[in-house]
Amino acid sequence: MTPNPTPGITNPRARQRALAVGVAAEPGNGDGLVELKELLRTAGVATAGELVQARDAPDPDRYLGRGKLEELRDLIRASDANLVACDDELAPRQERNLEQALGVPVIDRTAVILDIFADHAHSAAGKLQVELAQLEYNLARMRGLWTHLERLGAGTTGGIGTRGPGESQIETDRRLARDRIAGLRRRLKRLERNRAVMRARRDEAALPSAALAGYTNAGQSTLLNALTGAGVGVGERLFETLDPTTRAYEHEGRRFLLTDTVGFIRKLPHQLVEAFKATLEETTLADLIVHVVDASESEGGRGDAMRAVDEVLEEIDAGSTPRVLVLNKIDLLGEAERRELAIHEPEAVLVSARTGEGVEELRARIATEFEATLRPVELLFPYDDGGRLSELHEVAGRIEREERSDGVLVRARVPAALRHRFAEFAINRIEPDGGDGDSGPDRG
Ligand SMILES: Nc1nc2c(ncn2[C@@H]2O[C@H](COP(=O)(O)OP(=O)(O)OP(=O)(O)O)[C@@H](O)[C@H]2O)c(=O)[nH]1
Ligand SMILES: [Mg+2]
Repeated sequence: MTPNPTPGITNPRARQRALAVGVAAEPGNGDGLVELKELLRTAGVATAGELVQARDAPDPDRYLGRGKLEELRDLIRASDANLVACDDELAPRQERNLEQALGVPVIDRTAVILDIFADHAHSAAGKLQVELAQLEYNLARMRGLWTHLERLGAGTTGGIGTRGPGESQIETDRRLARDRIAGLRRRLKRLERNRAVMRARRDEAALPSAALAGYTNAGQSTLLNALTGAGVGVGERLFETLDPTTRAYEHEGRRFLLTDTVGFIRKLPHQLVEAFKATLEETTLADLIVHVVDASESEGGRGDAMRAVDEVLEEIDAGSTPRVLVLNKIDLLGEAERRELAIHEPEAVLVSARTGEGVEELRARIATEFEATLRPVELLFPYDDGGRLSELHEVAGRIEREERSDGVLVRARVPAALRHRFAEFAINRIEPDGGDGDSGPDRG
């Protein structure tokens, strides 16, 4: 068992001092280990030093080359580190060999991210999803279940890098883990069904729906708050948001739904993408994706972040959903930088979720993107059908109306998928979806 945490230290992991280690083809290019250090900080681990080896790919057996390993051993001693954190996901063999050579626990990027997710998960679904990802990760490296069970218990975790019980225990643990994984999957399925029911109800309302997507910390939650007046948690830390939140807002008489969900990151552990599929479904099913980018980042960092988001969107099959690119945090930029950005990304909307600058333009832009998918209809509502007319109002926003002796003649634009709902009021016959609504004179 791990020793009890030192009295007075509420987060036992704060005692962990990590050496951040990475492999890069061209070290000195790009941001190096900035992100890993930020992840460690979010996980409550101090960074005692760092080391980057220049090589095209990590060594398949030891992650680093032999010479670099020597150097690392000296550095551990000199900096008094008690943990090594690697910037890539390690193969179990790499991890074992490194630990043997260095004499301190070695963790990888995936373990750090899983730890943060475990800390930040609040909802029932979020917790189940993280636990599933953790179990699969641990199972793959024959690690004991024990670390994770302890986390569920008294809350005194040994911290990341804590090893499980001896090899003899491992087989039992693997069986337990598999049973538990099956149980978690079942419970997640049930939650998914509930969510599907809720979504069906929402689809009934047929409001246009947009989903925010972006690199973690780009400001998605702040933007959701700015657009909708919601009070969603915002934080300096990475992965502040894990659970999807959907809010409605109104623009020129039409209501829109906007969803904020988990942020993405470079090399997002595939176990997490897998486990969070249900959560990410909100993004997959949206009519429009609002891709939020931190404009205050360097051009290189921005490019990396955008590519990482594109990759995850591809992976969850949202690659072909229409997108709006939003460059956020422009309050941190000068006039010249803004102009340059606007030239560089002519399609993007520049906003500051913090000051509200550009937020109204973004609302208008989102509305315009939806407009493009609308179809014109001409309908006649008898005077005693006011209920249906207001229903049309909800889905169509602005409508043109003309009072006639036989009812209200209305011209409006509605989502293609909804035209059938008002078919009975159509003056011109409404074609099934696919046709463009114009019926010939010889029909009807
Ligand atoms: N200066 C400035 N800071 C911003 C702006 N928008 C967000 N921030 C800050 O950026 C940090 C991250 O914001 P969040 O809204 O939590 O970012 P997120 O994308 O939801 O991040 P996660 O949920 O953690 O993945 C917070 O400290 C915000 O206050 C902005 O327009 N300008
Ligand atoms: Mg957030």
